[in-house]
Amino acid sequence: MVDDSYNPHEIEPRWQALWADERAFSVPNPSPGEPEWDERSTYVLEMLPYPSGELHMGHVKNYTLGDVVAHFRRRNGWRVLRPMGYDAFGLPAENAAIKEGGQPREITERNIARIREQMQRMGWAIDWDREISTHTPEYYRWTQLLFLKLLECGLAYRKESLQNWCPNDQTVLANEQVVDGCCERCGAEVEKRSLEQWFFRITDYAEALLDEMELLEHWPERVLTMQRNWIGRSEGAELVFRVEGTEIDLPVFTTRPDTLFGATFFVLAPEHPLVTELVAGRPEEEAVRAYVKQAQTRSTIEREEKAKEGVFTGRNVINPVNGKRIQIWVADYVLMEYGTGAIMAVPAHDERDHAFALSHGLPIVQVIAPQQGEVDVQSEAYVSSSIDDVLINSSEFSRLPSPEGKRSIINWLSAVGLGEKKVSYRLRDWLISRQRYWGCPIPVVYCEHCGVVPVPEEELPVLLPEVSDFLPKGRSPLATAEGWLQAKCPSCGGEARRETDTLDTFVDSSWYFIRYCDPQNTAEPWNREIVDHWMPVDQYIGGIEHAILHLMYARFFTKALNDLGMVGFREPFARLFTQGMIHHLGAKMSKSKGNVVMPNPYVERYGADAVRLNILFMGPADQDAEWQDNGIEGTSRFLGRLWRTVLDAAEKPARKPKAPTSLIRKAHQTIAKVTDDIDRRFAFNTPIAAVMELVNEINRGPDDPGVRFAAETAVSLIQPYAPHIAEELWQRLGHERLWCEPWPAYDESLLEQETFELVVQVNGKVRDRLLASAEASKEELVELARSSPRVIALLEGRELRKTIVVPRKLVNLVV
Ligand code: ANZ
Ligand code: ZN
Repeated sequence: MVDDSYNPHEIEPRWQALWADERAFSVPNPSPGEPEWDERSTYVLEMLPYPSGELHMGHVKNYTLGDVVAHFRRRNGWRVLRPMGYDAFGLPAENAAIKEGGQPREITERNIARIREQMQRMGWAIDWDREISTHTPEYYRWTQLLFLKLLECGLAYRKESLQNWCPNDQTVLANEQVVDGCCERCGAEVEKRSLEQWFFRITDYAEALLDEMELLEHWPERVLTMQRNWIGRSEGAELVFRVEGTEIDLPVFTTRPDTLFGATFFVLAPEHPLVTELVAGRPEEEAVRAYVKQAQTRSTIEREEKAKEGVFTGRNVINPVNGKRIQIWVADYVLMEYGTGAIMAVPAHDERDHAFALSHGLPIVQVIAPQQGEVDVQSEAYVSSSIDDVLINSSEFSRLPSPEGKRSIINWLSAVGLGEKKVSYRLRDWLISRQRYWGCPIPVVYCEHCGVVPVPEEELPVLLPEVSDFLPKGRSPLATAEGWLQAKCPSCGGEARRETDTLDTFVDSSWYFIRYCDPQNTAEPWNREIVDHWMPVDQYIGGIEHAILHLMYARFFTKALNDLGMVGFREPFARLFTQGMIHHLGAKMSKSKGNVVMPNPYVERYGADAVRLNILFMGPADQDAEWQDNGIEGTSRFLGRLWRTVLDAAEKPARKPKAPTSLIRKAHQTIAKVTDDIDRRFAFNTPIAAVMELVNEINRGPDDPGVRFAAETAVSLIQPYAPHIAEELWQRLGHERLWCEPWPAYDESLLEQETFELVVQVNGKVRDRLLASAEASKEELVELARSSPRVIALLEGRELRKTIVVPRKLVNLVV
């Protein structure tokens, strides 16, 4: 007797080889006018990996999710673009080269080769003809071209400014890469240095980045909120205070113009350009200079901790609204990067101003009062600003409600030409230059006569030279590439030096999704018609850790490219899904904790299908989950059970019974459930449970005449998750190429009795529609409604007050 037990190690490589031979998942670009051009097409994308080592279980989750969506859509009649590539530049490869020797390029390419092998071994349905890597000249040539386009229209510029400097990595960091005052990568405390750097003018797009969030209907609310906070829009006023006895006007930004009468002192950031001038030749000069110097060497953390420190300049400004003189101080709780770098301090109504006033004996004057009750602003700031508050001690503005006070004071300021309404953003311009080797060279030269001159497009790419010393010494290692450094000025033909800084790797990943659409184009970065055909990405999948940086930058790039007429859309990712993280041993996986779980040992033991199935069976995909070895034991056993069940059923006659049997009904219900879960609810664990249930049902009734149909259904539905075993069993059932088969359809009439669409409301507003069993009790319906991710999000932190259930129709949750 032949051994016919389930053996993934025999099945999986066989199918993988076949898919590779047939380029089963390659989707060539149709030309406009060809029939394929008009077919339904969709773009499914997962964030590309960073090849710093091998793939771990977090990647496995990400790419398996994408795989299920891609298979599902393809079998539902879509042409599916599903590419893959590598975000290959960046510090880890360079640091590895410093530590272990060798070139970052070799290290990176070795890692890529391993990752590609892992991906193939997982059986992911990738269009390998579109593979790209950001470190290849074929790719970065176009990154350089895009940089030049942004330079040409003024969106890229160079400027000297105070920068975040990581003393350990010896490079500048974007604001976004500083977390709690420390370097996001290495954790070293970040310092400030004045340096000349390249920027992208993302602040020009602050308003658009906010407003066009309206186009992002299918993004998680959490991500939108994070982006909104990062952009940080504040409405208020800008007004000027004149320095007493001079013609110098100092503008301030305030969100509380209604508190203008309560401004009892004035504060400049230590880096404010007028500080030196104001104290020149005065008795306070020495103390102020010493303070400024000290403030500069302090990290952001220290500055925030010591918020109460500061020095008096000996000068005063005049409050424009009442002519009162108030002292000018220098204190580092005022940041040069926000607003105007100067504030009017209102200690009665701002906490930090209050603390500062107390420690320096400055006056506190209340100008806002609650409609009822008393507050004591001498002991604590009263920071509220509601419609119920009124202005006091504010001359003719007294007794106005606070919002009206704001408007009236702004109007008065505008009338006398001393201020106006103003919107401020927290968002800073994006710092894109890095003094490191392993990145895309910035394509400009410096000429003594002509200044900064862009390298002509025909001369791209400016190739990254090979150097031998990557050790950071405060300037880019590219400065050591002697021969490469010398260039001819494209403008006057004289001697010029190349730019030695490289681009932040986030620039590389801000447009890769466009290049995938037309990856082999050697004449231009992409053909717009083709890109507009595929883009925007219909479903983007990735980690929540990219909620701010990558997604913000990619959105900015897309808008800029749209304004340049290079693409026909405003947003790159129509729908976003952020997956939860895989934890192990109770903690988030990290190299330093030594708890990273790699797929390889599990694939070797249980096969890729079991690993794929298990990673999605662990719980709702948007939630964090703990990797457990006994979980995969379980899923692997299920695959064995599926194998035997289907082989047994394959012995049964293929003829379908005339009347629907209970197994046939169950099969149709399972199709309906799995389809609805994947398609609309984006739930990936529950379909697995549904197929498991179907398999159990088959085993309970092996003599039901519908057994063969039920078995085929189980195989067909599990295919996106476990494609190898599914193909093998499909063949044993006498068919071929399940991956090209249409997704099974269900017969409504077989569900009618059994299921209905449950409308789920929260406070009377429809929030979800779920497939529910007609037999479900009221309690079960409420349970079901409360399990909807949308409802969970809405109920979070709120108390459920009442539930209304209309049988076979709706559940309304009142909070
Ligand atoms: C007077 C005032 C009175 C303020 C009051 C607040 C409360 P958001 O909301 O974050 O935009 N501010 C302005 N520029 C600053 C800077 N460069 N560094 C530190 N603080 C700065 O904050 C705006 C408020 O933060 C502004 O409104 C200003 O203080 C302060 F009862 O002006 B306010
Ligand atoms: Zn020149």
